[in-house]
Amino acid sequence: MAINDEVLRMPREQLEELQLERLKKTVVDCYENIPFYKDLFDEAGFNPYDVKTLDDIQKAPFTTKQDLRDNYPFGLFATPLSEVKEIHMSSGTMGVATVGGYTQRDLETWGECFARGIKFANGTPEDICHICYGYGLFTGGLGAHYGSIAAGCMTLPMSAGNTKRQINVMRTMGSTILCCTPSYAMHLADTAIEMGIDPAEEFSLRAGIHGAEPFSDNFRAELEKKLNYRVLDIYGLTETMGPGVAIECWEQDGLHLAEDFFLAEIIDPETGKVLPDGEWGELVLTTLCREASPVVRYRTRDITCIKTGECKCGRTHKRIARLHGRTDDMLIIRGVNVFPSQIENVMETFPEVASWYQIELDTIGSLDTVTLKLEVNPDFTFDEISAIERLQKKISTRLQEALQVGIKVQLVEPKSIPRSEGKAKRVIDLRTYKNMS
Ligand code: DLL
Repeated sequence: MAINDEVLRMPREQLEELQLERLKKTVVDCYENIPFYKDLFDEAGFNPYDVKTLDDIQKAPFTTKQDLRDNYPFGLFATPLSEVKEIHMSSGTMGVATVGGYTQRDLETWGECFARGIKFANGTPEDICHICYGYGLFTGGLGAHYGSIAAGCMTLPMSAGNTKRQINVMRTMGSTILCCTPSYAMHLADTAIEMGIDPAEEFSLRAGIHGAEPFSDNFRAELEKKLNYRVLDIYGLTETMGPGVAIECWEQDGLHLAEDFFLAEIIDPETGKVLPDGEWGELVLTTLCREASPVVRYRTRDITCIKTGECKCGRTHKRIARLHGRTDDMLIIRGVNVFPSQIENVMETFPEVASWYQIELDTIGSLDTVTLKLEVNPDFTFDEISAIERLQKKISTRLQEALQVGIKVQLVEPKSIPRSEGKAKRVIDLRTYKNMS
């Protein structure tokens, strides 16, 4: 299948006409086919037949993750189950999982969205696309797979894990595009180095399409250096499709939204008010072509902004800024709001420490405590107690200055923080475990 780059260069007026036509159909389809939406719209006094402009979406009520959970498993499907060809699910570690259904056309749309990322990486049928996002109910593996097939690449459906085999295949087959989480890409690079392989020299990678979790600019720079390729950030979520809702082009200056398939708004998470382009807030998405599991004004909880100005690549689809956190990521430490990305920003100013960290939340008596476990770089002499203590103190002071909250820093040896094959687990909340037991 040819990748439709023309639609990405459509004049805005024409694109917005296309969006409006699709939006009208989506809200009516939801109203007519999903009892949940009929009740929701009626209660909010929103008439789906009255949508005349794109801004009219602002009259519609929001949908939340809880609504999806309450309707588990198939309550929000708009088509008969016989038309649903595939199911994916969010991991559900924080509660009941949410379910997405795909018709044959939904799968094709998904493939096209991910294939755009391959196109952004200048991918062609000459490329070998190495996929180590997990296959299964998680959307990463199969989303990348459909994208690679749609882009006409040779596809290596490796799935996650078995890192040494991944490295051997990558080296011997000459994989050129790597699709996995950024933390797993780093783990692959580090493991190769440990095996005596220089990935920058011995791999043939040109591009990495990495997402599913936040990663900083420094982390990206380190990956690009170790693997000698270019990293493009890809965003998506199970509730609206999976990977491919927004992807960075070669310019690495924000992620182009697939605006022909999704209508995006940024809202103030407190008031629900829509914010203008350029202002940071919560991303809200409405699917425009989803047949089986459409969503209207879904609150993603992801924090970003719509970038102003045009992208150098000339594509007209709007871009969102790289995501560094979610509204529900926010830690409240003794009354102070802290995002893990703020801790990361401080950490990155210390060359002695690596990118691997974990934030451990606990309580002693009634007091919340936070310990930041940080790996030192392999060239840091870990056995010199006084040097360790000095550095711990220095980082802790810098965190106190930046965040106005006391965080205990515990330096740990290289490789001691568990590596994940999928999304890295950065926050360990021992308070939850205590409450559960
Ligand atoms: O993580 C879909 C995906 C797979 C995206 C592979 C990219 C690549 P979920 O498991 O439902 O779906 O998790 C969705 O992950 O709401 C964000 O909070 C986070 N997330 C996804 N992509 C990014 C990214 C997949 N590029 C949730 N940067 C979303 C930061 C991301 N966070």
